[in-house]
Amino acid sequence: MGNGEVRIGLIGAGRMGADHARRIHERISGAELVAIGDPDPERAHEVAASTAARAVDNPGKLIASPDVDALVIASPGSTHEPLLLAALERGLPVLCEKPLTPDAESALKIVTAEASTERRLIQLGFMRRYDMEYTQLKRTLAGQELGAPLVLHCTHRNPVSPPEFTSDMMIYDSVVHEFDTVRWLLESEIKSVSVNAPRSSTRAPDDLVDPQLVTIETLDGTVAQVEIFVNCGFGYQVRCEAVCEAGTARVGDDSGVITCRDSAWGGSITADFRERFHQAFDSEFQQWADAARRGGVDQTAANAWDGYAAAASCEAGVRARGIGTRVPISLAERPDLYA
Ligand code: ISE
Repeated sequence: MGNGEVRIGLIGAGRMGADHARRIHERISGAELVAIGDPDPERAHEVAASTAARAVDNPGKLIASPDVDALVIASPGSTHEPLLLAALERGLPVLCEKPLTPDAESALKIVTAEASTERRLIQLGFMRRYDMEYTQLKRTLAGQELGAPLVLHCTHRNPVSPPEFTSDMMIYDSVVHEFDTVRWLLESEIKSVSVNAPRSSTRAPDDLVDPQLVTIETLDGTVAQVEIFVNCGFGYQVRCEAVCEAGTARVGDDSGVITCRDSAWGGSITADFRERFHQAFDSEFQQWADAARRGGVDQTAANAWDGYAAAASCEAGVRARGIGTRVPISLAERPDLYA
């Protein structure tokens, strides 16, 4: 480690990678961004130029670099498997953006490979676990002051979907967050997933089933209902209301400044997930960098097992939408490393 700082290599210079590069460079203490790798050299150079890092065109070379102590992976999910295996091989602490890998089978391979090292080195970027409102909601539920949770009503809205977005991506790219949030909040595995859809919004592209309603049943008997709507038009909105035996608790109401004028009152809604979860991303990166300086990852973060469980739920969700019925989930045996 140079000057006691953890030296970070970042793979992926797209929208999320560029945001993380800026974050590490400007706001994370005890960490230095030393290298940025992307198959598109121009993009890597562009992002590197705004930091003190060098651009590398080969991710394998970046992982092998002796001056890289820890790795951030922000490239598409389809590229993660070999990168994670190479990082485990080198013993590098990793912060990997979701998904761990695109499917349950490859995700389980990562779990097995990490478990065989007997060390947790992979932290998965489910940033809601660091959001102040969500962590407060988790504490409220864990404190039992409202009694047992019975139902979760979750809303996940994006203003507009990117051009390449598909109805399946609404499950595995968007609802993947709720699969993790539900498991984390309730501390229970997911038992089954089913998907219903009302008529699609006329604002959605023709081939997109938007919105969709995803029903998640957990082993402890709670049911979560998720509305995923990726062309809502008005802003980025992520909410969760827990209905418990003795009351309810709700987060995500965008309770910033409320103005009153011209016979009306109101506030603003965040434009995208970088703005809405900006505090969560910063806390996530700071806690990961602190742990990486000690050679590990944040033990309270989502881990490879959580990534595998989320991948299994996404697979079930995509199938459930296709066949129109409830799809049960059965997970492999959990290695002791994740107990
Ligand atoms: C995106 O990849 C995210 O992770 C956002 O949080 C989510 O709201 C969006 O739907 C996804 O496409």
